[in-house]
Amino acid sequence: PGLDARIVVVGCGIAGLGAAQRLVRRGFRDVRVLEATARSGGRVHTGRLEIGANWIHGPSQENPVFRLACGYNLLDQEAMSEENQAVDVGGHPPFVPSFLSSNGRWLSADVMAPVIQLYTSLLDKCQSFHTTGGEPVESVGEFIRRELPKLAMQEWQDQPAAWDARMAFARTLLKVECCVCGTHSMDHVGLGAFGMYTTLISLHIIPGYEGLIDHMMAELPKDIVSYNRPVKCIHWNESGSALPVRIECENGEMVPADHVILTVPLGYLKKHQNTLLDPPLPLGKKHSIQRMGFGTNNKIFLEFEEPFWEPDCEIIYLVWEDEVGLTDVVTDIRTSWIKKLSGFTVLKPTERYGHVLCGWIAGHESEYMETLSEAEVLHTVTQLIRRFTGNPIIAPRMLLRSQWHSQPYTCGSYSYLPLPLSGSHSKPLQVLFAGEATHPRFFSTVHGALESGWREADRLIHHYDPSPAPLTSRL
Ligand code: 6YU
Repeated sequence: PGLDARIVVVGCGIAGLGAAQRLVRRGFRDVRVLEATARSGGRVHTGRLEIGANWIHGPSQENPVFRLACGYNLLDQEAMSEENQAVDVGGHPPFVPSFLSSNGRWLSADVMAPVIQLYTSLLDKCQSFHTTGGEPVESVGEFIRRELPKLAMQEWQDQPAAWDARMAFARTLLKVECCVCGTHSMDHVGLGAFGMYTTLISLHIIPGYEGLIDHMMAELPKDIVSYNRPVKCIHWNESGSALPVRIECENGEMVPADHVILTVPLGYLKKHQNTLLDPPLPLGKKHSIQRMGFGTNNKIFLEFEEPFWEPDCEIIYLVWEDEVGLTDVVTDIRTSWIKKLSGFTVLKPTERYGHVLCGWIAGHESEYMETLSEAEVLHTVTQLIRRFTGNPIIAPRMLLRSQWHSQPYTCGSYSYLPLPLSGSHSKPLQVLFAGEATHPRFFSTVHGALESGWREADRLIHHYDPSPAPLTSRL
């Protein structure tokens, strides 16, 4: 059929949009996007605040999201400056930190800074296992729990008084890492796989991330996207019908196609893979999907009348001084979920946002938090702030939280790799997989999702015009 091939894209997040945009630009005339919800953007969602993605990881020409955002004039001068593009932050924001203790006091940055140094050096080591060969069976969590106290004994032996607070802070850093990786525990992230994620230099906030989506939508033909159109089942390898794929929607509509590009989140795919595809995927591919990790990281925004932090502070770490050891055993999630809240980033500039903190919480505790009412979350968070600041009357005046795990078409936040993946699988061109989780190096990011959509569009373009070579996929 060439440029008349019928192509259906399932999902209108950045991966789906990227694929559709690429195909339309190459002249494909019959492209349709089916989106389950009432909006485009998926995990890029700007409400009053950014509910989903907020950073460009790697604002430089290497990053396609940066290139698009520049093209659409979404970035300020600072983001586009060469200095900003050259800051190597190892994927973690260059935050000015403060440290609040569960004993109601600020901890000294001089005392806590060596923990960050030591911890960062261990994380760098974790990254290197991927390239040094072999397949260590240990997890990142186990490695850090074993190595950190050993190194700390050597380096901090002359300051025994700081030991407990420092170890408590190391535990906080593991909770932060759970947020970065989108996992319940760093024990679920394999050492050999950790370095597969490729960090691009620097980090920058796009004000109004959804602007990117709006601009991409504006470039697509009108009515190409059908909203509120959840796909129930993709019947492929159909014989006896004119087209090999039939897409069955929840509302009963049947959409015939030559190809379908499936961009649903990995969490959704894990949950529905037995019914979403008919015939089901080959066993090897099903196993790969089950083995890939997909977890929850949520934001809890709090607005205050007045800041209780210093003007230059960019992140407030919460240090539970009563927690000893680096293990993360939850006794009773109903009473202790709040202990997983690793800290707050300070939204800047204040003139734009007011005095707003963004709390970060990952894992099962984060999923439990989603089940509570907003009033219950507000109550618990207020108690926490009072305890940590030592101020018995302080209270946030607004709370807003994300609930990514309970979104039926997302089922979590983003992917991580728990185990080294087995080899590639044959891929009939009827069903193609895109989405952040399918990117071999940039999974869990917006640019990874975008590139994955482009990759699958290129695969079809190549199919009909074999001159440009397609990229490789992780699924
Ligand atoms: C980034 C960042 N960021 C914070 C939070 C979240 C994420 N990410 P989509 O889900 O967008 O689209 C799929 C569509 O499919 C969707 O619209 C569905 O409704 C639809 N659908 C589903 N089922 C369907 C059906 N049956 N029928 C029809 N339609 C259906 N990324 O670059 N910067 O700051 C953050 C952050 C709270 C939740 C993020 C960030 C991740 C991105 O948001 C995400 O990857 C992409 O938007 C996904 O796009 P998509 O199109 O694939 O899916 C080990 C190690 C790991 C190291 N990792 C370090 C990286 C750190 C990442 N950190 C992120 C942090 C933040 C703050």
